[in-house]
Amino acid sequence: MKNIVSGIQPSGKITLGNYLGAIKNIVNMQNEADDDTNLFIFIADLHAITVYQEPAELRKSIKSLAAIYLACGIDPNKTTLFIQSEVREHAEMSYLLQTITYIGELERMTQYKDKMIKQVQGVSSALLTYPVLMAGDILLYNTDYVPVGQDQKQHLELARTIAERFNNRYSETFKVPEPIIRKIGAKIMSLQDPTAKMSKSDKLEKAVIYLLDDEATIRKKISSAVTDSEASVYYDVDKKPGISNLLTILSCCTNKSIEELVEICKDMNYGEFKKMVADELVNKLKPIQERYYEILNSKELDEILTNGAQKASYFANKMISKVKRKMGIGRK
Ligand code: ATP
Ligand code: LTN
Repeated sequence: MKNIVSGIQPSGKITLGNYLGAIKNIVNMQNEADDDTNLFIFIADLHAITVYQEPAELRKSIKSLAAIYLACGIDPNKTTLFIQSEVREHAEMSYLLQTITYIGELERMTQYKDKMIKQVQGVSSALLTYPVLMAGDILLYNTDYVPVGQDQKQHLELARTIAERFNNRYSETFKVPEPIIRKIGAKIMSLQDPTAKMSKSDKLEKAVIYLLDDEATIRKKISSAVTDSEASVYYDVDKKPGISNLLTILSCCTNKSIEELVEICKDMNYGEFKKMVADELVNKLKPIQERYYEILNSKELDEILTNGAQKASYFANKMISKVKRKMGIGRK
């Protein structure tokens, strides 16, 4: 039996980076999975509140992310889709694993360091322990594979360390999970600063393509994307980060390789090239957006999430009981 686990935080509007780096990967794995594979995909609302979220907005984002997962191709008959906070074992497992995680390990995490400097109201202790919650999410389901974008690699390494440490200190309990990171699309860059990651929490709206952006907005954002003054289309991340990022987006939308696309686009001027990127992106996102609006207000969505939480709880509860027993807490 193989288990696959992944989550996304409902901490804002879902971006093209989230889709190409994570969701597309998850959907592909789901569609290729055999009967012996279990997929657990969740909305990481406990992770989102490690920085302040306006409650009414958060509630909306949770439902919206659930509908986005389904619109992108998550099939509830094949995948257990649920909201993290509705499976209590996630918070419980996080505490148990904190007992074997060192503060120094958490202080070294680059995402913590990046997010910490942006805090105006003080840094919550949950922002520091965030990777332990994530390790818990993964280890609860005896996970083999974790499809994520490049930025989560360090958190995955820590989850592996925690699993190995637990196995050594108590006895063999967890599988040691492996990240699955796509070669192309694992790090989509900001359209305004192509040396920085495209991120949900970017304050500059035109730097980010949101999955639900309308056609006119997508075209405007692509046409104002930062490039360079060379006027020649080829792939070189160091010399041409903007054009390379657009080539990556084009490759992910068309399923053509970068080499093939460079051959097709090499004589285009930047205006023509950007138009092609925008056309393909609109083609890719339109059907997803149509499905999204159908699903969002359907009764089915609630049923899927209720069933998902029930099924996930069953597995999570078994693992928590085992972990507590091994640690010697409780009565048996
Ligand atoms: P935030 O800005 O709130 O930290 P985020 O946009 O980084 O959010 P997450 O919820 O942290 O999004 O990430 C969800 C998934 O999307 C993760 O697997 C992450 O690796 C992936 N991901 C996020 N941004 C990108 C990106 N620019 N390119 C590729 N994958 C990405
Ligand atoms: N921290 C991740 C989201 C996340 C996750 C997980 C991903 C929370 N728990 C478990 C994979 C497996 C992020 O992308 N920011």
